[in-house]
Amino acid sequence: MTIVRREVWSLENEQAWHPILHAYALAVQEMRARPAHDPTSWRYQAAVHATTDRPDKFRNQCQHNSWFFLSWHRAYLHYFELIVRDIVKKLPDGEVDDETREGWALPYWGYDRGDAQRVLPPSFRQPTLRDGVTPNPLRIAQRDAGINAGTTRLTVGDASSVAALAETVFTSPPDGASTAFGGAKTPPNHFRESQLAVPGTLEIVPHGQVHNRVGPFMRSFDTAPLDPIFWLHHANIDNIWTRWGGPDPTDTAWLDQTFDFHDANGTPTTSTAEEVRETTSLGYLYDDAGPVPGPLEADMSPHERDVPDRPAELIGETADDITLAGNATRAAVAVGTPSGPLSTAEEAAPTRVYLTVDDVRGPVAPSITYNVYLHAPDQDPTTEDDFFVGPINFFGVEQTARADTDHGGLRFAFDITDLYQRLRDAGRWGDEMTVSFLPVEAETVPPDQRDDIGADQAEVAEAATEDLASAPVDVGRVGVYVQ
Ligand SMILES: [Cu+2]
Repeated sequence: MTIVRREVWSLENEQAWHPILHAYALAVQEMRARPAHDPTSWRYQAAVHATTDRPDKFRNQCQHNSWFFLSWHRAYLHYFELIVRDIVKKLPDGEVDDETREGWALPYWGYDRGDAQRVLPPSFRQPTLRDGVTPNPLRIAQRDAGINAGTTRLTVGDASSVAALAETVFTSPPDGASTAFGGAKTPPNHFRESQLAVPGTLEIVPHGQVHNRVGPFMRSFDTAPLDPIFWLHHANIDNIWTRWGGPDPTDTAWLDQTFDFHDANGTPTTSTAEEVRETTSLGYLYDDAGPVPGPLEADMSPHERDVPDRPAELIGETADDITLAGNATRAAVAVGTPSGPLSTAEEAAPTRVYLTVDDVRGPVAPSITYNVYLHAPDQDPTTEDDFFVGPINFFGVEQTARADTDHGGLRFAFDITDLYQRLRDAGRWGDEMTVSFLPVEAETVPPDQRDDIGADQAEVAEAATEDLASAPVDVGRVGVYVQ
């Protein structure tokens, strides 16, 4: 039987406490009650992603900054879904109907589908279950206060899948610069074992942006899956992979990579990327929630240019560490001319140009993110979008800094070919460029669009969010590469 994963807001709009979400809440409650050593428990499932406590071949295994990001997380979600469905099947009559019992599927949070969908869904904000008494297992305090109250939401820039869907190749060489849909070609990569690995465009936005925006648990590798929305967020990332339509890797190194999990009975099981390549072989599909609108859509031209064979070459970089502490910050980038393969290539202009933000370190992830701009005129917000490079977020910054002290830190790469062309055409590309970072907070939901669900819940998170907002992080370098 093939089950159908449905968009969570379409469930919410059908009825409050839709049976699928009510059943999910009860299953989360059951998993939380299981002991941490039980592979089907809530705590064990989170440890599968990341933990410092007894890592083994099942625990502390999440794949990031790598072409295994999508395949590993697809398998992870699949086994989690089996565990939840097994619990749902055994829920008492009165709590669940037969249809939900047989066909329970993990919903996905389709935040890239419209303004309303960028709000955390009501079932994750309700203080109590539908009985009005039982505390709601889907609401946790470890989220940013506004997100948990429905008074703030993800920004368009957090939620958009347009840049990811515009990528034409799945993977890029581990050169620290070139971008792709699904991540750099690396060996299995948990944090930053592959020093020049960069996340795929999809892993940066919406993936990392949404992690950063939702709140403290979601911002850390060790705790993200303890937030019940984690699983719906990753189901949307998985859904975007199915919508991408580009060719997946055919390399045996990708297809044959094995991942270890447990099934609903707690029995060890092994999957390969090849086995998870089609969702139908795992027994699920996504509903057709229709086309994805987005104000960015019209502005994006697909990157249809080929990726040249020659390696990307670093031609520009900043001199010193840049500290981001909540304010707009600018730094000079000294740019030279290529001396490598491009200098002797027939065509004078690079086929692709990349900007990288490297070695981003900090003891804790700030709740704000930053948008990166190249050579934007000073303090002129009206033209900023013309110079937009991309967003950076801090999901996992604690763990990456901890993992390796020499080259710890997050690394981001953005394709800036179009921006480079525009700056050149305008006569503004030169040997002294400026990079700027502007802080971005969650978007305030207009009062007339609020539903007030959970808004009256005073929580400690509010004060904590304020403190964290501008927690300083250091950027080791900004680089400019041509290819
Ligand atoms: Cu994630």
